[in-house]
Amino acid sequence: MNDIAKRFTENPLLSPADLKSSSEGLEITCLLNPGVFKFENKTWLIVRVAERPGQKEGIISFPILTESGTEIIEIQLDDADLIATDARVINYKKVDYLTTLSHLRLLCSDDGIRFYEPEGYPLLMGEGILQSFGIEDCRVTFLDDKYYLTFTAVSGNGVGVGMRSTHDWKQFESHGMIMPPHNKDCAIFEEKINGKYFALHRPSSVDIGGNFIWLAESPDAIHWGNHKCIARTREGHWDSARVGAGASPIKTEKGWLEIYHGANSQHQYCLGALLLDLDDPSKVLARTEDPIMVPTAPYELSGFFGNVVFTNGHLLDPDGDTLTLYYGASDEFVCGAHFSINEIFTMLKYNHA
Ligand code: MAN
Repeated sequence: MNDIAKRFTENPLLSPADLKSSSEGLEITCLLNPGVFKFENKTWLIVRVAERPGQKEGIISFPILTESGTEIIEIQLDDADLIATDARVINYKKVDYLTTLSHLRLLCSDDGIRFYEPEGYPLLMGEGILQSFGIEDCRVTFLDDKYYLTFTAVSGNGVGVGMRSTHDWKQFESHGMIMPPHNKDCAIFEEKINGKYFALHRPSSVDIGGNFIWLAESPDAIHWGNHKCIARTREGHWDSARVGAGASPIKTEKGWLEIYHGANSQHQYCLGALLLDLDDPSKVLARTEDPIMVPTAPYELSGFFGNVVFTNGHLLDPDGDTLTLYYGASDEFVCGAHFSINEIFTMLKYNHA
C-alpha cells in the first residue's frame, strides 16, 4: 500500500549499536519511540532505550528494578510455566513481565538528522514501585514555560501514565502516576482551551470496551477528569485492534490535528489522523479512512517486533505545512519522515452528522 510519508533517506537515524548501554551487564536491544522538542535552538529526542543482558542459549533473561538496584531474572526456555510467544512480553507462573527494561535518554542535533548524546544531561530511569519494569514512549509538551513529560510507567502493578516536568532538562520534578492502569499514550495539548488543559490518553478495557482514544480535562495539567471516549477501533480496518494518540495535537485553522497509531489483530502498526474541533476537542470532525503511513521500508518490516511504525514526537515547520515526524520502526530503530499537513487534510473523511 502506498502512503504519504516522505521517509528520510538517512533512515534509520539511530540503531541500538549507536549508544552505550546504561550498565556493563546490559545490552541495548531496542532504540525506539522518541518524544521530540526544541530546546536551545536544537532538535532534541527523548528516546526509549530498551535493555537486557546478552541472551544465553536456552535461557530468557531480563532486568527489573528493585529497591536495591537492577535485578536479572533468568528462566529456562523449556520451563512449562513460561509462555514466550510475543517478543515484547512474557508470562511466567501466571505473572506478566517485559522482556526488556526501558529508560529514557536525551539526544540532540543541529540538523534534525545526526543526533548525539550531549554531556551533563541525566538518563531518566524508572523510579519507585510503579516503574520497576521501566518507563517508555515519552511525549513532551511545552506549557507555561515548562516541559511536561508523560510516559508509560510499567510495573507488576500494571501499565499507567507517569509524569515529570522540567525547565532545563537537568532537574526534574516527579508528579507520580497521573493516570492509573491500564493506561498509556497520553499527549497533553500545548495550550489551554476555554481555560482548561486537555489531554488524549488510552485506557484499555479487558471486558466491555477496548483500546480506544479518550480525552480528559484538567485545571492544572496534573489532575485529570471529565473523561470522554472520542475515537474507537474500526472493525475490518487497519486500526481494528487498538488506537492510541501520538504527540500533542497540532493546532491548524481546520481544527486540532492528531496523528495516532492503529494496530490490527496481526499487530501491524500504522499511522492515521484525527481532526478535533478547535473549541471543543471532544468533537471528532474527521478521520483518515486509510493510513497515512504503513510499515513498508525494510527497517519497518523486520526488527525486534516487525511491521511497526509508531510515533510520539514531531515538529512543525514555521511554514505551517511541513511536519517532521520521528518514529520507532519495528520497535528497534529511530527514524524520521516528512509529511505535508495539507496532504494529510486531503485524506480526512468528515463526519456529516
Ligand atoms: C506492549 C508493547 C511494549 C511495551 C508494553 C508495556 O506490550 O507496547 O512495547 O513495552 O506494552 O508498555
